[in-house]
Amino acid sequence: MFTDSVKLKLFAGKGGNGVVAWRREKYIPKGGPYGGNGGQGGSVYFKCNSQIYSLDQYRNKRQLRAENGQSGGSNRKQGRHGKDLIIEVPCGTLIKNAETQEILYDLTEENEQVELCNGGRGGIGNFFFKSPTNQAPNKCTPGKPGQEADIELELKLIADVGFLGMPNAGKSTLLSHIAPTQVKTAAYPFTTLRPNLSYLQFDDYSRIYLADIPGIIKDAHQNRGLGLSFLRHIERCSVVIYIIDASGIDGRDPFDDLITLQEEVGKYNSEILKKPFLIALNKIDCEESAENLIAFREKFPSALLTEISALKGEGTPHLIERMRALAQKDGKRFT
Ligand SMILES: Nc1nc2c(ncn2[C@@H]2O[C@H](COP(=O)(O)OP(=O)(O)OP(=O)(O)O)[C@@H](O)[C@H]2O)c(=O)[nH]1
Ligand SMILES: [Mg+2]
Repeated sequence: MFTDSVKLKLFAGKGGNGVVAWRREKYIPKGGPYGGNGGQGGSVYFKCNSQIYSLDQYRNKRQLRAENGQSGGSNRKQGRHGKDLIIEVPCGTLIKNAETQEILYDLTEENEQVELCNGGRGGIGNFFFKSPTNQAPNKCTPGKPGQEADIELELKLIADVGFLGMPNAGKSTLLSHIAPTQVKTAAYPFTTLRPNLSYLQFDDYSRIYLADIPGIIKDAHQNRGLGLSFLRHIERCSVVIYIIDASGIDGRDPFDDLITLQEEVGKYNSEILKKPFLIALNKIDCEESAENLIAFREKFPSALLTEISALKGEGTPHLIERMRALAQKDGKRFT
C-alpha cells in the first residue's frame, strides 16, 4: 500500500536532571558542591529527502520520540545531550497541525530541514548554585520536559507533468518507455496501485518530473475503483496529460473517456482543469483505433491532441517535446 498521509505524535526529549553531589577528595576537606547539569533533550526535526517517495515507513508508527538528556554527574559533569530525531520525508510533504489542519510547513526542497519540537533544557546541578552567601547549596533542578506535537503528514508528490487516464489506457507503459524507470504494466485494470514518479532528462541536463497515478473510473468521486485520493499528486503538477485508449478495446468510447475523466477531476478539484494540458491518444498501432481517431479529431481542437503508441514508441518524441515546452514554459514549478 502506498501511504501518502499519516498521523504522528512527536515528543522531543526531556532535559536530564541536575544533581546534588559533593567533592570528596583526599586533603580537600569540605570540598563543596560538585553536582553537574543535566543534558539538553533531543529535538525533533523533519528533513526532505528526494530519494524517498512515500510515507510508508511511518504508516504503523503512532509516536516518535527524540532521546532524553542524561542527568548530570558528580565532578561537575554535564549529562549527555539527547540525540535529535531527524525524520526524513519525501519532497512535497505537508506538515499539518492534526487538530486544526493548519499547514505548519511545506517541505519541497532537497535537504530542507525544520524543527518541530524543541528538546527540554537540562536541570542545574548544585555546583552552579554556589554563591558567596551559600557555599554549600543542597539544591538542584529537574530537567524541563521537551515539546510535544500532534501532527499529520500529507504527501503531494512534486512532478511537473501528471498522467491521468482510465485503467489500461497505457499510462505506465508510456512512463516505462520514455523515462529511465520500469514500472509494472499489464492488460488488466488497476495494475498501478500507487503513484510512480520518474523523470525525463534532456541534453542540457534539465529534467522534468513525471507522475503516473492509478487509473480513474466513472464515479471515482464516490470512491469507486481506487477513488480520487491519488489526484492530490496531480494538484502540484504544472501540466496534465490525459492518456486516452484510442482503441476502445475495453468497450469504451475514447471521447466519453475524456469527458468522464474531466468530470471526475473537476469534482475533486476544479483548479486541476485550469492547468495546461494535452491529450495523448494512445494505442494508434491497434487497427481498432483508426476510426476512433477520426471521430475524436472532429470533436476536439487538434492543437491539443497528440497521437502515440506508448508500446511501440510512435509519436512519443513529439509528445515529449510538447510536454517539455509546456512544463518549462514559465520555469515555474509547484503551482
Ligand atoms: N497495442 C498497444 N497496447 C498498449 C499500448 N500502450 C499500452 N498498451 C497495453 O495496454 C495495457 C495496459 O497498459 P498499462 O500501461 O498497464 O495501463 P495503465 O494506464 O498504466 O493502467 P492502470 O495502471 O491499470 O491504470 C498493457 O497490456 C499494455 O501493453 C499501445 O500503445 N499499443
Ligand atoms: Mg499503470
